[in-house]
Amino acid sequence: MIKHMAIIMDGNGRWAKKQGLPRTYGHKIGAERIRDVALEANKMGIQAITLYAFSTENWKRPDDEINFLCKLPKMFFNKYIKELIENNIKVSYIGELEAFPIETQQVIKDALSKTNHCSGLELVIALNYGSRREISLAANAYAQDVVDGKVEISNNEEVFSNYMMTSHLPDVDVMVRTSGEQRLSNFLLWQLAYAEFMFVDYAWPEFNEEKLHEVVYEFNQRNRRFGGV
Ligand code: V0D
Repeated sequence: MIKHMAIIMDGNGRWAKKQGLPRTYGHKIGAERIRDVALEANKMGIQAITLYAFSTENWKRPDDEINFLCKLPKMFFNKYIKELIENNIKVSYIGELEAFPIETQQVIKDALSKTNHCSGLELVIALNYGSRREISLAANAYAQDVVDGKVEISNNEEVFSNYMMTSHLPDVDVMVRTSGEQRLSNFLLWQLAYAEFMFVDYAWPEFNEEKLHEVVYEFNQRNRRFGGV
């Protein structure tokens, strides 16, 4: 059983370019795929999906692309928030929101509060997220709590993991990266310690319900082989 799936949604811009369309078109279709995958994963009883939407590196992209990306959360929620609530899907995020325009931050916080009561799938969006940054923030926060006398100093992994942005989530079971690159790109280094890795050739806009079932099937195959011996 998959409790937590993580996906690097790569290849949106390249997929659009290949069809003679602007990169931003790929991002727009990519956002629609998030909706499809969230609904299906929820039906399948998956507890959480963490999606890499925007890395700390993505700020290096051209201004007009950044501007478009910052509007995506609003487009996404205007279109889908009602359906997410109806399906009991909870939205959350990891990363540092402060770097986004105030309006973008507002839209995301609003979606969080509107779905806070939902107990189905948790749809975690990684926004301005970087894993090394997450780990150093956690180390800093732990050190501060020690200085303040709130916790005892220790090298206990369980205690440390409480300071990570995913402290409320189980370890990742399976990590999928679309579009052919076989790298982690600073995504969930701590949480992926025991995960199955799947690198697929198609781009994120080509991901759909069927592809999700393929990933789950492959995960179960690998687990069976592992469990059998
Ligand atoms: C672009 C493919 C949904 C990956 C998906 C700001 C890259 C589409 C959101 C979203 C992005 C964000 C917050 C939220 C709900 C949805 C999103 C970004 C990029 C970066 F609460 N799609 N999406 N955010 N892309």
